[in-house]
Amino acid sequence: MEAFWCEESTMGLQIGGEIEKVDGNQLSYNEFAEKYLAKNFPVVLTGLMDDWIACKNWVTEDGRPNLKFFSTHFAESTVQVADCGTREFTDQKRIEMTVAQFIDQWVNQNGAGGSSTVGSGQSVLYLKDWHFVKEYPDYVPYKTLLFFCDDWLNLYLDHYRMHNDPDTYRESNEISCSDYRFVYMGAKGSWTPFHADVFRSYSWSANVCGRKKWFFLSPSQSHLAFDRNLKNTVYNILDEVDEEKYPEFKKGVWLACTQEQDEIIFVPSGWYHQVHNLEDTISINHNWFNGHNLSWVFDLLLRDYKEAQEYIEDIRDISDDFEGLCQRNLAANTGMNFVDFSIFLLRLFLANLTQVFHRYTDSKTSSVSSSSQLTQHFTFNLSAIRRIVVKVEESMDGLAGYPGFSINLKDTLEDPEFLKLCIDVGKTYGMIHDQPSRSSYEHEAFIDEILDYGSHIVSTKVFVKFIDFFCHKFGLIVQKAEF
Ligand SMILES: O=C(O)CCC(=O)C(=O)O
Repeated sequence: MEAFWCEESTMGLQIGGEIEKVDGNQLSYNEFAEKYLAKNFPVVLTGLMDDWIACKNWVTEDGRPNLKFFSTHFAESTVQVADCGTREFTDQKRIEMTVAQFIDQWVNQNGAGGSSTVGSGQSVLYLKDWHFVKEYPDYVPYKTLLFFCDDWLNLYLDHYRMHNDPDTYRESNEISCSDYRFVYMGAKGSWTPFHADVFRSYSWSANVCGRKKWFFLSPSQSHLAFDRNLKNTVYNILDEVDEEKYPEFKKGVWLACTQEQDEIIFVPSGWYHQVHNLEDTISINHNWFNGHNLSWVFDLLLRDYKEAQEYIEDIRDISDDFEGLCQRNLAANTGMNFVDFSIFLLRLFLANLTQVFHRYTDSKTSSVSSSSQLTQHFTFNLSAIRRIVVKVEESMDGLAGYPGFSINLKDTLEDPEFLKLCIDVGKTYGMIHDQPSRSSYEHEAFIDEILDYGSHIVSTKVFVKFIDFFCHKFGLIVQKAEF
């Protein structure tokens, strides 16, 4: 069913308010972190895209998507295109095509250069999840705002894959799981069904051209949009919603937002949302997580793990490797499993610790200066990682003995990608807190320090002890409880 939204129609949704708009130039990083990241609350930031090349190259003088620019420079790219009129399971049907084909269809639909008018029953195509930055690393159409730089997901994926099991590894995944930095392009009337984001990450979405209408349901209300079994949500909130199937849907109180050109919306973790392009629109969108929303990622993984387990419960007794099968299915459905997640946490922990180690050795005192914002941020990160590793320990029986989770520290630390990750982590937090980042790393000394402690991390229990040992050593007070 086509979901064409027009300004007047909210299909009886109770709109409780609009998302606040804030001039991004009047906001410091710490204010943003405190008010929106930590409180997990949406906001629209204005005034921050003036110097983006995308805003010049991708938009015509009369403010429309510069389709010619795309077909001249990026025609060969193969992209995923959603057919907004056709539902497939919980999403729209996806078709693979080249950018040239997509633009041809868009132009044909528009007629002679005008804005799209989508007739009833006509399917609108929507180019989604285009890994533009990965594909064109030398063309830099925008700079990720400082507010969104504390991004463990993309920092990590610039150096490692999230999931490495050869059984579920597919060559075709090469680009599709390479990062979470996307371009979206769609004609007026294209839309995204009701959902919460991958890994329950945060997202930000910047309108280079066009306008979008957003509808949000807060996490405290998201159960209202689920069916009686709490398994599936409503697909299209602007359609007639079956009261039998979704008995509580009408009780929801929504936040709405009309996002204009050159505005950036911050979408917090676990907020379900539906999005409609009110005009021909191009947007840039990243998904990310960090110490503030890591627990959302863990909670989703645990929920999906339980579901994977339940699904094959009847073969538990006849399976030689039931746990292995659950973790493989979890990775196939969710994009990572608990082993991947724990390896991710360990590498991130070590990369943060490198920064602390160098500050510690530089300061030549018994403890690093805990008053500096940088050190506070690293301490915050290490605390968040510790808290989640403890949760994995409690719910996964420590992953002890699970094949794939015996991490050789020497191999991990000597991997050239690890040093690159450390450098990127140093640059990122240096930028966020306006501190110069190091130009050299005493990496050998760091490796010796770690290997003095031990050679392998064989369980999350060992991982927690390892965290405690080094935080104590470098004088960091990790917060063990909820913050
Ligand atoms: O712009 C869209 O169509 C969807 C974007 C979205 O869902 C997000 O940024 O989380």
